[in-house]
Amino acid sequence: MHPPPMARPEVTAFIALGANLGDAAQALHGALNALSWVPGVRLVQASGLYQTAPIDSSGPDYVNAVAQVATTLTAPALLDALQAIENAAGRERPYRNAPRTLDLDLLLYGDARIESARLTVPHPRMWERAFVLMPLAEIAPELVPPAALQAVAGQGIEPLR
Ligand code: PH2
Ligand code: MG
Ligand code: MG
Repeated sequence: MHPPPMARPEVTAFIALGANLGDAAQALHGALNALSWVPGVRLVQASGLYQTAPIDSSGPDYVNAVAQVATTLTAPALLDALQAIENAAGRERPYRNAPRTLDLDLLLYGDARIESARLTVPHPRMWERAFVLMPLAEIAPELVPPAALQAVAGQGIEPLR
């Protein structure tokens, strides 16, 4: 007989959501729903949606948001789940920062620092981007010092509707 597998403790993770092709708001709602159904992922809260100007990217304005999850998945397994949801939303990758139907980026995984070929956590560019920091500050203000928000204050972003 095998002993039951050891339960992994839940880790708090933050995920950035973005889209700028098709019905981007619908894509983000669908992604939040899909996330909540991933075994080992519990959706804790999500920010509102924001309309944002493309940064180092082209095409229409983006819709962005940030979600907080509690997960028993490892970071690579969580990344697999995020990529499966992107692919199901028709994500294509013709070139770096191409317009996209759905982008799900792992921002923070507990207090882990990860540098692998697939994954860098904390997300290396998160502190340069208002489209990440404003929704993150909405749901986890303790993680975003005022000076960090000040540093991205010039970027185009407004709450959707
Ligand atoms: N994502 C990028 C590049 N530029 N700009 C905005 N406004 N929103 C994004 O989600 C975004 C971007 C690469 O993932
Ligand atoms: Mg991204
Ligand atoms: Mg991405």
